[in-house]
Amino acid sequence: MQKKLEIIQGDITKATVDAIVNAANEWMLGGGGVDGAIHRAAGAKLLEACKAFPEVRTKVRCPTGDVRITPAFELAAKFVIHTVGPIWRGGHDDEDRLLESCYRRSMQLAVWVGCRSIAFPAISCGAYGFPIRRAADISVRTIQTMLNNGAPLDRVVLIAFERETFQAWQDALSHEHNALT
Ligand code: AR6
Repeated sequence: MQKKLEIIQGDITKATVDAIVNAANEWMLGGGGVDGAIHRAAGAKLLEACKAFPEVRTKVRCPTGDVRITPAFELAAKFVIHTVGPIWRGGHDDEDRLLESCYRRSMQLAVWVGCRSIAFPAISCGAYGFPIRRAADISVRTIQTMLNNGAPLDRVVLIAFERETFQAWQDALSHEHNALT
């Protein structure tokens, strides 16, 4: 089970997996960070596909903690799963639960459309300010729980853009492993 979860350092737009996850915003019209990189690499059709989702409230196509899926167009992946992480507000605004929901629903949606592999960035850990070590623990625990419960995925890849993120995920994975042995 442990082998299915990989941690690597790199650029998620280059990932050769069935689905990559985008750390989007609720409006889903692109932005900076990994969102900007994914839109640039996937090409203009990605924005058109995002615009096709109806607004569930003013300027909200995807509520925080939820997911939407589009083709990946010019990327090597087949799909982009767009999720919206919580903005860090000190930890008293349901941020942990919402971040967990992003990872869980992204995996569920990937499985639903037949993906066998998925890659995640560190959702909420850039512009949205979520503390990286806390986010790393939540993401590793959520993914491992789903894999342990039989989610039919061959590979889940956590892609760290920075060294600090890579280290936080490595540490979270070894804590999780130690807790189970
Ligand atoms: N590959 C992998 N990870 C990356 C890449 C990349 N190419 N580029 C950046 N990261 P952020 P958020 C890392 O800010 O905090 C956007 O403007 C980055 O170093 O992209 O969820 C959206 O439109 C960090 O560790 O996402 C929203 O408005 C992580 O990805 C808002 O930012 C997430 O950083 C979302 O903020």
